[in-house]
Amino acid sequence: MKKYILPLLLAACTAQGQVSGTLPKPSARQLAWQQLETTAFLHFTVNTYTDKEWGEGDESPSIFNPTKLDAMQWAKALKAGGFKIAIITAKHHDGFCLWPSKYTEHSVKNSPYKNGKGDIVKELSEACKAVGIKFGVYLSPWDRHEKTYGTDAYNTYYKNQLRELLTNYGEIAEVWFDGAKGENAKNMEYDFQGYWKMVRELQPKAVMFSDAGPDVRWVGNEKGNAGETCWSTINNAGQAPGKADEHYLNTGDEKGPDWIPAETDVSIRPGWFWHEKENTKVRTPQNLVNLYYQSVGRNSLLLLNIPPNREGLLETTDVNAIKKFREILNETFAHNLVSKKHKFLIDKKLSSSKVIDVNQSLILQLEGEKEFDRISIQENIAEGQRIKSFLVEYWDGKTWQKLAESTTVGHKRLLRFPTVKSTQVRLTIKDALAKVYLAEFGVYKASAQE
Ligand code: FUL
Repeated sequence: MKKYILPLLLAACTAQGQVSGTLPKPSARQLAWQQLETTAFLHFTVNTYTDKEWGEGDESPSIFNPTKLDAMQWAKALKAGGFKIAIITAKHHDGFCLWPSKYTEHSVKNSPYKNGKGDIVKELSEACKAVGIKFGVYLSPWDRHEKTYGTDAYNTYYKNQLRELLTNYGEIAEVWFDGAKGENAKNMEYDFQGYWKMVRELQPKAVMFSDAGPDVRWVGNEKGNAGETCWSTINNAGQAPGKADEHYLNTGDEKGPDWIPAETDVSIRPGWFWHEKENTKVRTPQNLVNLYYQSVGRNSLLLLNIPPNREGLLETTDVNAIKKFREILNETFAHNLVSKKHKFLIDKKLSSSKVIDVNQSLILQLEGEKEFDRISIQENIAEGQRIKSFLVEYWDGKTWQKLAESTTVGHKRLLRFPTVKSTQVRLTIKDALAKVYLAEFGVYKASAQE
């Protein structure tokens, strides 16, 4: 083996945080969130019964009647799919509340569901706890039902509802402040600063999503595509709270200075809500795996929506698709072919890293001669995101052959390429903001089912 180690090989050392302190870095809550990788949305409201995507706000609560609702079925399915947070549309744009809010009559309390005694937010929060996943809420700022919308009184209404959600349902991992608003909607200046302050006070561990933070940003599309280049930093100077400079959403901005990583929200079906006609258009497990590579594999999170149907159940097709999705990923990433001697790079601990300089290369020995077609690279982002461009090659017995050349890495970068057979691969950092903290390096042979 040794004869292949070129002079360029870096004498890498174990990193304990001794370089550049000036780069933007994630907060503890952002760091913990990024490591969850796959999270889930559940879109459910009166739209499920009217076959719409955006409700009008004038729907009668009497149409909301999920006769077989089983939050444990949702939670178990999400757990089997490997999703770490379940985020429910507690209130979508139509204003109908899935919990019996004290501040409106437009809720489950006036629906046939459990004769008005139901509380779907509660049922799901308890089911998540029972199966061991986290819980999050989506509370739409745009409200087409509430009469005060368009006046400052609406901010009070919104905060009253937010407080109910933040105080009555245990720990909340993520709060979603959707930026959508119809063209003909009344003018309304949301008190985002006030909303965010309340979340920090009542649920300090929760991350908050809006188009641009404060913790998590939108990826800029709903197709499941993070940028090939994807920085966790953006420059949001001069933007109003909750608003984004759209130019940065998909790719971020290496110059920062704001650490606001991208979340990739996408639905398992064409729509966000369940529609019978879309029962035949559910993404396949392979399609979902592709989304994983395009989101998690590009330094983002995958937030996948799986909408309950009119009975209040997830469809078997959807449940099977997410289960299989996870089985395929587990199979692909079960066995890292990198030799055990690179212990800091295969220990699954992001805090133990190797420090690499720009233009230095690192040769990774494999466990022998192996066939592989996937590579996973991770930076220890606790130290910030640093890699600007890199090259990966494999040794073909005579010379180094290029496998992939690309830009950012961040929390995770996944590379796919046709199968090659080799004893070693070489990573070269072509450009970086500062010394690189390489946390993990994985070489894999994809599941035949991908
Ligand atoms: C959008 C909304 O308008 C959609 O209905 C959905 O909730 C999606 C996640 O966000 O802005």
